[in-house]
Amino acid sequence: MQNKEWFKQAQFGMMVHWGLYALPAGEWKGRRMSYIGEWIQSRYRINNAEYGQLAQAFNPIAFDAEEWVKLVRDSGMKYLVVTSKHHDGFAMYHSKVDKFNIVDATPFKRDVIAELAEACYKYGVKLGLYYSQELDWREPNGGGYTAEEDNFGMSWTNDWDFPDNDTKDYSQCFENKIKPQVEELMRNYGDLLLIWFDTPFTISREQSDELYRLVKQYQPDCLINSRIGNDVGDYHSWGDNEIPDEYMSDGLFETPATLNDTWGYKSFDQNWKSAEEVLRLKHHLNTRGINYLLNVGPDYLGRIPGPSQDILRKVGGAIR
Ligand code: JFZ
Repeated sequence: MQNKEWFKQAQFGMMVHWGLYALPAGEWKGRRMSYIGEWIQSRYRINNAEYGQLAQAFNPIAFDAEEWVKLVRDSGMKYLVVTSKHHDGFAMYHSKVDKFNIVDATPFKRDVIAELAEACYKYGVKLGLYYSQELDWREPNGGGYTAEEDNFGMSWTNDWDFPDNDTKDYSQCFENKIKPQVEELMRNYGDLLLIWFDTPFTISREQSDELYRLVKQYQPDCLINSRIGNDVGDYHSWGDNEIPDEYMSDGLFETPATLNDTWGYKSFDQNWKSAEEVLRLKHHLNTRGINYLLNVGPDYLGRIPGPSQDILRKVGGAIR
């Protein structure tokens, strides 16, 4: 079966936001952020030298790819989408393009994307990778500098290390980091169900098209979400936590959603949805032709929070 048909009937997937931001867990120098945890670097305008030190402390010895994938299955989910690189620019896989990655920059030295790809294959779960193609706070020419939308007062682009937005040129970042890293993801982790791009602002139509072709060159069947930008892509990602009332007949759709109020782990966010609420949302979306991509945020040791596991197992028990 082609990924398109498979995706249409999949209905339920797990999203994982995991990266260096799991260490501060929403808290920086005695301040607690109210916004989503993976945005902590922008929220507190933490410079790259200081943020980068988190890598030296990242040693998630409780990480077990098979445990995560078994939870996907126990929850009645069919696919897994995990952050291979979020806006902070840190690769959760072994990249030859940039040393700022989990193998070269941490004491952990394990390629967690490779381990998850193996576990997914073993348990019959399909794998997708989130990759931030536009925002990259590590890069002097990372995108987002043309964005006009307010973002709870936070900057989209890294204007704390690199304040001169007028001289930024996203094409430098696109050519030297984004394209070669996406190529690595397409070549090194087996067959992917999808690649999940995000927050397009500065990326041009030509660049979205080029990225689309790059993915398909290596993996013709890999689906691409609409957040690649400029109306390119194979399926529509609704807004975060968006629950539309329309009934979708043609096309492929997905809503990414949180289980509490953050994507990346925050120790003090305990505002969990109940299993009943998750089942209600799932039913609402699925009956309208929309897949439900429900997020967990593992902690700094690689553990999926207990409350998330409890809710998801309850959900899984109810839909089988
Ligand atoms: C984005 C990311 O910034 C966030 O960290 C998370 O990965 C989520 C799934 O996707 O969130 C967004 C996306 C779009 C907007 C704001 C936040 N927007 O258009 O205002």
